[in-house]
Amino acid sequence: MTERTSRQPASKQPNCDVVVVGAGFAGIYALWQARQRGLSVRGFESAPDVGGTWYWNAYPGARCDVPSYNYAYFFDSEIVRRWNWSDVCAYQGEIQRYLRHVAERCDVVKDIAFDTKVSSASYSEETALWTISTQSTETRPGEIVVCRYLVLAIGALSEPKVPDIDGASSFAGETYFTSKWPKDRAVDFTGKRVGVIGTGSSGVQVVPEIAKAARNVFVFQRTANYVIPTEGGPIDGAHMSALRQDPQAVRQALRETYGGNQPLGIGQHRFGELDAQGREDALRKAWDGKYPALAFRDAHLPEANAAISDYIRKKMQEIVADPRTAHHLTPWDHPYGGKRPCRSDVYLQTFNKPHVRLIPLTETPILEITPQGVVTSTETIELDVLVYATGFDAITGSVFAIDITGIGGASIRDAWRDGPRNYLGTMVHGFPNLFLPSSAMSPSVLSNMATLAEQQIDFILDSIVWLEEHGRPGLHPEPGSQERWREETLRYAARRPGALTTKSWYSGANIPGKPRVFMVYCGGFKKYHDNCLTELRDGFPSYALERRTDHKQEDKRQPR
Ligand code: NA7
Repeated sequence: MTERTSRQPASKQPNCDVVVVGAGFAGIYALWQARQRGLSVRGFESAPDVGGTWYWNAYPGARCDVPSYNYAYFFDSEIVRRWNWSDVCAYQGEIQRYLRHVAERCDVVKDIAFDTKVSSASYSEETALWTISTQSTETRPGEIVVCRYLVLAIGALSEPKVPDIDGASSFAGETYFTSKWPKDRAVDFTGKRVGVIGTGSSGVQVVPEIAKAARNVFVFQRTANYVIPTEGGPIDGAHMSALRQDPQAVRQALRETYGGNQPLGIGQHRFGELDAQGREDALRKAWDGKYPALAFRDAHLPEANAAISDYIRKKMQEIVADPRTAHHLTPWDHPYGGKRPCRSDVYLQTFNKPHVRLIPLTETPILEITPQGVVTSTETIELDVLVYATGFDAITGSVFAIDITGIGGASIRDAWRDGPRNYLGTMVHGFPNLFLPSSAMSPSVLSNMATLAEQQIDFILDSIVWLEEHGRPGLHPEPGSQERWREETLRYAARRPGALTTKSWYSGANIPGKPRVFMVYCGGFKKYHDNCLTELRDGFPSYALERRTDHKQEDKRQPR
């Protein structure tokens, strides 16, 4: 633990206590929580409405891949009791309506400046304040806001990957991105020749919808993904009634699980305890239960994971009629979980339709895009519409999109040049009072992001209240704490089959030139939560505390 001294000139006063950037799950809750704690707030959101990633990813078929009754807020039992999900896995429009409903109920909409992009954030050691600048537009000048605490609830998947294919801008037909789908009109694919580039979750969800109307669909696949069934369908009324009886108990129970999702009671046995028939039965039960990765209690072991991967490959091939297409749609090159698995009950089936064709880019790579369409190594495919489902500059992209400078004017882009470094996935050394929910080295995309949003915002606001109560102007982690956390994150990643060997956006491999670092904490939600609680309970022993000259305070914390 170190102490730094900051002077506090009376001239520079903050405009508010907390600025929250982003109005998705984390941002909405952060605004509400901050106001509950008696803090003044301002919110900024680049979209015209709340929703975050659920605002932008409005492509047909976009839906949640964990049960919506878990992928939801629990802080307010009345929300749980009143909101009726129409499907176990709700679609984008319903999730966005839900977030709007919560934002209105919490009365935070009035706090948010919409259509407003934050362009920079700089910390002053003199004042221990953050200065936020928003981008000016044709109709509105940029704004400058000074605050004490900055919460960047900007999401892990919000900075779309820029197309890196020669000639992409020359295409003469209609072009769409799943990550920025038009909101003002329905895109009409009727009778059109449509190309879809990318077969991650977005591609897998959008292709069957496009195929309903298009004349031809060409699916350009670079890497085959595991595709498992969804949990979608009608909600079990008895389950919902039980959940509504005690939402706070469910909230607590979710935090006790590995992924912030519900315990399912499958995977009772270890792989080594079962004979061949027992393994087959366990795999079938887990597949039928829609969680094939939970077939065994020790599913993370390489031999168990290999059995799970083989089982899913077999099931996928059973669905696709044409053996060559089935072969190409099967992920042979990485173990299950190495990349984010996709969920769909209709994607693989879509390739049995005569007007849908898979173009495996491993065999016939794209050479360029021309005004007419896509040129591969063997043919020119003429298109009327091109849909990019090419993903995101995940986790760090949204952070780098803002020019963030901390102590001594140091830029976060420099601090993270070799990959992100932080402590407990939320705070960065040298950037006091900057909080980054859903960011690197947290359970983020390997957990239920709604559960995580509530947990992290609770931790962040508890930290802020602690600072207020102890009269401390600032907090940021010690460099050693960051290193420890990074090592722990990588140690857990090494145990996860394929995590360190598969090319995935989890480790930045989808963006040319991005440092290859596994960016998700996979020690489990409960362990993560326990770490946060320990810091709070012990008075932040892994952090450096800023100290005011005008306060004669003693640090009563015990050194580590
Ligand atoms: P993903 O999962 O990153 O998928 C992007 C897809 O686009 C993936 O199949 C990529 O192939 C492919 N891609 C990217 N660039 C190219 C180029 N240049 N040529 C061909 N193919 C390309 O993004 P999604 O939007 O589907 O899903 C993101 C998350 O959102 C998802 O996991 C859910 O959590 C919600 P690659 O695999 O890199 O070879």
